[in-house]
Amino acid sequence: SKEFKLNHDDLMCDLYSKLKMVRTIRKSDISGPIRNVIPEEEFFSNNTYFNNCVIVSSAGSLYRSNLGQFIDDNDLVLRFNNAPVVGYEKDVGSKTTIRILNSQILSKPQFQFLNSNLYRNVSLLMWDPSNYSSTLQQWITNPEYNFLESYIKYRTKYPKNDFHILDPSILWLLWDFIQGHTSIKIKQNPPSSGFLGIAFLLPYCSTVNVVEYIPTQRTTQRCHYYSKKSDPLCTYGVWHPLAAEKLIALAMNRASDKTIFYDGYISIPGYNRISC
Ligand code: NCC
Repeated sequence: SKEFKLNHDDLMCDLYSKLKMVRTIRKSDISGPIRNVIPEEEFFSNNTYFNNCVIVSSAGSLYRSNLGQFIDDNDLVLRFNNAPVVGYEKDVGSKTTIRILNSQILSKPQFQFLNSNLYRNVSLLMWDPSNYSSTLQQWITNPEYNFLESYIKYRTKYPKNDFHILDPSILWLLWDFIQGHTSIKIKQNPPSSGFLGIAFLLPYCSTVNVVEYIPTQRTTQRCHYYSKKSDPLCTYGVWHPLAAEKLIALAMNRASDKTIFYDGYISIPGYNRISC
């Protein structure tokens, strides 16, 4: 039989050795007005643990997938950006525990970040790309999208709502991991919110399921389940190294081909279930 360069456990253990948990910004990391509104607590308090977690990609192939019940049966449900739930429950479920947002959601008026119900009463984690070698302070004074004003306003208006900011060096750590396991040179842009979600949940879940992230039998040109826009690059990547990160996620999966390509999800064992 063919020898693979790295087996499933080695791959998982390599990620674990590089990144035990995804780090978020702490007050002591930065100065300026934002410092006062950074939450005191870590994203997950000590001993927080979930059995089955699910990451709901926003892929067009979720449309008419009937995966809603499967999604809601998980103990934690992670969604992205402005992906809606209302009106799409049959396909995407109705529960939301966490939303990962890119900084465009906070900085572009079209998303109505401070007023939309999508961003209330769920835990939030936002990321914004830094340059590969910039320090935290350099990045926060000149982020890719100006999210600071919205972040401060939101934290002041809803101080009880959990809302953390990713330490952007994590994006490059994940990028190094993906490039390190890819035999061709990939674009030097951070992985998508989808791959970040996987790395974020692995320490806290026994199983991380990811729906319609690896293209399935339902895949069409449709970009998102919630819009008719057609663009295959949403699935295979243009700015993010999507194709490369998806191959790595597929290598981390333990579900059968039927589950992946017909049922529509991969299952990755959490760090508590691998022995390194
Ligand atoms: O589209 P987006 O991603 O919000 O999707 C969230 C995650 O779902 C997975 N996905 C999505 C569509 C698809 N056909 N296949 C998929 O696998 C990906 O893992 C993706 O990360 C992002 O990653 O934050 C992204 O955000 C959008 C956009 O900013 C937001 O939707 C807000 O409108 C980006 N698009 C643009 O900037 C034009 C996208 O590149 C990445």
